[in-house]
Amino acid sequence: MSALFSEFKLKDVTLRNRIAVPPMCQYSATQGLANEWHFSHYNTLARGGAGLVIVEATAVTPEGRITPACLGLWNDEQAEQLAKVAQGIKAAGAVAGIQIAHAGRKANANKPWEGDDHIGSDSKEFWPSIAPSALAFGHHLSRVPEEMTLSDIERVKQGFVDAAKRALDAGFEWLELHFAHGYLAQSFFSKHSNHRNDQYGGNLDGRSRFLLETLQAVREVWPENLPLTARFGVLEYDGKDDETLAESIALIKQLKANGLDLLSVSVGFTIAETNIPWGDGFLGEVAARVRQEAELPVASAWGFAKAEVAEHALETQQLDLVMIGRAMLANPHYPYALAQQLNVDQPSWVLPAPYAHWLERYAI
Ligand code: FNR
Ligand code: 536
Repeated sequence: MSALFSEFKLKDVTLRNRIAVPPMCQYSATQGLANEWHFSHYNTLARGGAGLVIVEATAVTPEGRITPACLGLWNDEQAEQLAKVAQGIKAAGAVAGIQIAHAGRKANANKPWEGDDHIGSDSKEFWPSIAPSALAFGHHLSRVPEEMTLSDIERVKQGFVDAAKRALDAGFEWLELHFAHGYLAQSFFSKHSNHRNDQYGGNLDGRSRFLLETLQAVREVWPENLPLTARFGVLEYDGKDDETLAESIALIKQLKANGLDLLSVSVGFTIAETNIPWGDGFLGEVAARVRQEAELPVASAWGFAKAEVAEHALETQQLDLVMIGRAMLANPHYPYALAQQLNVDQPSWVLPAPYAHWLERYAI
C-alpha cells in the first residue's frame, strides 16, 4: 500500500491522496482578476490527480502584490472570478485551496522573466512598498520600503480577514496564510528585516505578534471545520539556524494553540546571502522536527517530486502531505506517473473516469 496514495483527512476535508500542488504565481492577472489562463491552469492541475490544489499567492491589499500581474482578493469582482477557479478545481476531484498573501518589501517588482527587479518610480505601475522596517531586501530588490505605522498594520490584518471571508464565499475549503519567503509576515518575524522598537518588534513575542494576531483574526471568520494552514520559513540557512529554528518552533506552537491546523514548512528567504543545501527532500528532517516538537501536521515542498523521495518522507513520518510544484507544471498528470512507479494499479484514483476507463483496459 502506498503512503502517497492514501487519503488525508484534516478537519472535515478529505484529500484523495497526499499529493498537493503548492501555490505557484502565474503573474498573468490584470487588476488582480483571475482570467481564462487561471481557469485552465488550475483545472488542469486538479484534473491531473492531485488531492489538493492551492491557488497562488493572492494579495489581500493592492500594494501587497509582488507584481502588477498577481492575483488579488481585496474586492468582490476578484472573488467572483476566483469562485470559477475553485469550481474548476473541485469539478476535477481535488480540494480547492488558496494562499492569501502580502508581499511587504518584495512588492512592486517586475515579472521574473522581465527582470525580477523593482519597478521604477517613474512608471505608471509604481507603488510604494511597506514593511516592518525601512530596510531593503538587497541585490535586485534594493528599494527601501516605508516603515509600517500601527494603522498600516491594522489595515493589512483586516485585509487578511476580508480576503479569508471572500475566499470562503468563493468556495475554497483550505486556506493558507503566506507567512514565508521574505514577504510581509516573514519579514516581521526575522531579525534581519524587523528592527522595530514597538510592540511589533524586538524580542520573539514582538516579532511574532503580527503573525499571531493575523492568524487569530482570520480564525474568527474561517470556519472551525475547515483547515486553516500557514506557510512559514522556519530557517534561513544564514548560519544562525539553531537559534532561528528554536524561535520558529516556539511561534508554531503558539499558532497551533490559536487554531492553526497544518504548517507548510519552508525557507525564510528573508536575505539574499544564504547557503541553502538544495537537494531532494532537503527540508524533510527539518519538517519532521517541527512535526514532532509542535505536534502539528506538516507539509513541505522543494524537491519531493521523485516517487521514492515522496514515499520515504511520508513513510518515515517526516511529512503528512507532499507538495509537488514544478513537476506538475511540466506534466499535470504527474500523479499518474507516480502511481505507476509505485505500482498503484488503480489509475481511477488519479485519472478522471473518461480517461481511466481506457487506460485500465488498454494499458499504454
Ligand atoms: C513558486 N513558489 C511559491 N511559493 C509560495 O508559497 N507561493 C507562491 O505563490 C509561489 N509561487 C511560485 C511560482 C513558481 C513559478 C514556482 C516554480 C514556485 C514555490 C513553490 O510553491 C514550491 O515551494 C517550489 O516550486 C518548490 O517545490 P518543487 O517545485 O520542488 O516541487
Ligand atoms: C519561490 N518563489 C516563491 C514565490 C514567488 C516566486 C518564486 C512566492 O512565495 N510567492 C522562490 C523564492 C525564493 C527563492 C527561490 C524561489
